[in-house]
Formats: sequence, C-alpha cells, structure tokens
Amino acid sequence: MDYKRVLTVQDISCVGQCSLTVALPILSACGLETCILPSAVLSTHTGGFTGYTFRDLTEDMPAIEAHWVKEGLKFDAVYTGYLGSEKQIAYVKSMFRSLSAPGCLRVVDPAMADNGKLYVGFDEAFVESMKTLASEADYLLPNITEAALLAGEEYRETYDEAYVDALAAKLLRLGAKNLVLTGVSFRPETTGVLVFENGERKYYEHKRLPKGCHGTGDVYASAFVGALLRGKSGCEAAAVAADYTLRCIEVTREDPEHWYGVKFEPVLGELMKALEE
Ligand code: PXL
Repeated sequence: MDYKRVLTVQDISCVGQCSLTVALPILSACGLETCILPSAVLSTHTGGFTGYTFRDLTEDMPAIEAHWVKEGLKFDAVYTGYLGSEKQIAYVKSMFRSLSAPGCLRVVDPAMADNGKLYVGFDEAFVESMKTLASEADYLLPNITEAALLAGEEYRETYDEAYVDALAAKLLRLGAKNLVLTGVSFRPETTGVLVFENGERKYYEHKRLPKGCHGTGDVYASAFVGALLRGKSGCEAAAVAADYTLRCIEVTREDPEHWYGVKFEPVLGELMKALEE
C-alpha cells in the first residue's frame, strides 16, 4: 500500500468528538501518516456547551511552519477544518505553498456554519476570508449553509436542483477545482452528497435519519480525505464517507445522552473494510 502523509489543520476540542479528536483517529485508521497542526485548544466544542475555555494557537502557527520548512517536511495532502480567525486562514494559505509535496491535494472543509447559521464567533469578514481559501481547494466540502455563504446567495431550507447547481457553479467559478456538497436533499426521506469532479456531476443519495448529529461534518470530511488518499476517486470517496457517517449516526442515535457528537469509533472497522473493496 502506498503510504501517504497528510497534514490536518483544525482545533482540538478536548471533549465533543469533532475536529482533531475525530480527524486524527479516522485518518490513522485509513492507513495514513497523520500530522496535526492544532489551531486552538478548547475544553469542548462550541455547539451546545457553554463556558468552554479557548486557547488560541494562531501565533504558534508560523513558527511551526518555519520549523517544518527547515526540516524539509512535505505533505501529500493538507486538509483544513475549523479555523478560528482570518489570520489562521492566511497562515494556512502560506503552508499550502511551503509544505506541499508534488501533487499535494488541498482539501478545504469550510467548517463555519450549519442549518442556515454561522457558528458562534464567526462573522461576515471570516466568510470573505474563507472564500480565498476555498478558491485554492482541490476539493471543497461545504454543507448547503456554507455553500450559500461562500457563493453569496441566500440560504434556503427547501430548494430544487437549480438552486444547488447555481451554488455549485459559483463555487467552482471561485476557483475550487472539485466540489462535494453535503446534506443535499431533494426528498423528505433521503439526503445525499452532490459531487462535481473533473467536469462531471454525480449525486449519491442515501436514507436520511431523523436527527442531525453534531460533528458529522468532521467525520464525513475525515473519512472522505482518508478514502481519497487511499486511491478512491472523489465520487467514490464521497460515497464511502457518506455510508460511514450514516453508520456513525445509526449507532449513536439509540443513546439520547450522547448529544454532542457521534460514536464513530465502534464502526471504524467498517470504514477500513470499505477501503479494501
Ligand atoms: O464540528 C465543527 C466544529 C469544530 N470545532 C469547534 C466547533 C465546531 C462546531 O461547532 O465548535 C470548536
């Protein structure tokens, strides 16, 4: 097996099963050497907990980058998730240039909003800055809310194919080479991912579970990156990641106490098996 090295840049939410506590185990299980750059350390994520701590690590980022450059370290992929500020986005763009191995895949999950709303702490200026990162992505992975924000279009809760295709066209015009739109639903009982890859458009539809769970965007993006680097096409990786995320939700939803994330660990074996197929 080709052994690849990936760098993922996002926060550590110590409790809450999102960002790095999800990306690191999933990418490792996919057989990848996973290097991390924590952008901040929070006691929990911000989606439902209150009173969390937040240690911003922005100022450590250029020194870490400089050290890696000095060591001659390069990455086969750079995958970004939740970033805390416009400054962090600027640093990540610098790393895209300084730390990329030839053919490096840049995957951007513009983790900043869901259900029509920006996450706590983000504003319009951050969205503007995220557009510049999105424009450099080989694969951009927004949900509908993030896609609407990045495209400068109004968010719609119900929509048709023309609406999502218009969002996609705008994001591709922005500069993203390929696009994986998540949570795209045209019928009440199903949802899916809409993939635009190398000029092709493919929709992978699957059943929709009644309850949305926190952290599924990070689980999805991590599994997508893992599958992509294991040689799957974007379309195949999008489907593998969707099936895995669905299983994570299925094993979590019987437990009402587990509201803050998904139980992705017990079904990691299923993801690993899907990568062998
Ligand atoms: O799952 C996205 C995410 C990542 N990191 C932090 C968050 C969130 C979503 O709320 O708060 C700190």
